[in-house]
Amino acid sequence: MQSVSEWAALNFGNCELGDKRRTRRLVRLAEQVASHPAASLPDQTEHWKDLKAAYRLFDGEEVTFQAIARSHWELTRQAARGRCLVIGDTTELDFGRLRKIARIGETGNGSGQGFLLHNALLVQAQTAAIVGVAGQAIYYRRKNRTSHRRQNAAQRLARERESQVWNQVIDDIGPPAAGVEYVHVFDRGADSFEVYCHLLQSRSGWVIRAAKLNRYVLAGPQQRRMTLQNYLRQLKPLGRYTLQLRARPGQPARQALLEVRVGRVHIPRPRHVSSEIRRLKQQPIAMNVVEVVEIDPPGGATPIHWILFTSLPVGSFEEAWLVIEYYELRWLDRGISQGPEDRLPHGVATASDSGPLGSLCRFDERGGAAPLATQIAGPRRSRNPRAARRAARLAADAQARPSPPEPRPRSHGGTVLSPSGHARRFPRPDRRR
Ligand SMILES: [Mn+2]
Repeated sequence: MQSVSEWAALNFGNCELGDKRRTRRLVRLAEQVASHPAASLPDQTEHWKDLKAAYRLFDGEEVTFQAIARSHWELTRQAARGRCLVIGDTTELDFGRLRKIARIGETGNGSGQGFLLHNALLVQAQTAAIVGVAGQAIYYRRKNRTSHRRQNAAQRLARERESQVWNQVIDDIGPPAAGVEYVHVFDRGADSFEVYCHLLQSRSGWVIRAAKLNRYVLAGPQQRRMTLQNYLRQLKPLGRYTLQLRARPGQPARQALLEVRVGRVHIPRPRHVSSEIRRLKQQPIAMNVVEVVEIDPPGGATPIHWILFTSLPVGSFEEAWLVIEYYELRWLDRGISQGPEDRLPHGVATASDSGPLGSLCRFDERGGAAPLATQIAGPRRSRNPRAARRAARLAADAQARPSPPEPRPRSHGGTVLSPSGHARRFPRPDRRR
């Protein structure tokens, strides 16, 4: 087993920060942070001298996010063996709205400020063991975005878009080394032709949840163009299983009978694509579809309905099952994404079996069915689906549990910028003099 100092030296000892002393300080700081990951910076550094050195380090022109993290990303990719899942998702780092921070973006429904951090977590497919973070990107959401509403498709494609972080991180991770297979696992945010193009360019596979039922697909021997919704009626049932769903706010516990259906489609190039994608002259992209449908849901219950696009084979129930299981491993990524909506429901960490049975347990304990089902089956999404979903869930939670709400987890970044602890714990240097 690797010690914390070995880990810090391995991951940060080669960072190029313009001065050897900076790299040494970074390694020391990484060790301190990793020893107490949940603590604030003043608690992590313990001594005033170390805290001051940390802030001096952050101030360095060359000490950028990339410069610090890149070496870990590269080590992670080098450690990949066999089939690996690259679980990608974006999380918001919210610093509240009271602090004055230069050049920061907006978060949530526009009421907070911070930035979006896109993470790609590398996980061994067979064991679900975490290898590390394979790539990351930061995106600052522009304040005052109302002007975007008046843009047409071409204008939208020409400007910088939030959805491009998916492509950016896919490109950054690049194709796998010999003997390694990457399967990127993404939520609905990534279901776009551009993302599939970038995945093909990186010779990588995927499991991506379908975003829209009204998207066009080409299906059948004649490659007929139809909506995904219409195509789903033609899918071939592979098997059924029952799933014990725990009670959730507004819905009692129930046993759900689920049917797994599979099919194959081509996703055509949409009319409006960026110039970069147009130059690729990409033909329609072939992929498999896995659909999980609840049979005879009780009245009043939101039926389970998951639709996944994948490059993996789905010829048998076991193969289709593996695709569902890969998608469900997304919760691993949420350990590093700490937004309130990303928080793990209770019981997840305890289920450790792999294979279909273990996965059933995880489904069950996590109660992950509801968000999946409501997102796809819901009518039109609001302008800010994330915020609406969060508000709905918080409201439902508050109704179900009269107990005091959990405190909002403070992001680590917020702590760095707000060293409120040190004034209490350490005398200010100017007072000492
Ligand atoms: Mn997401």
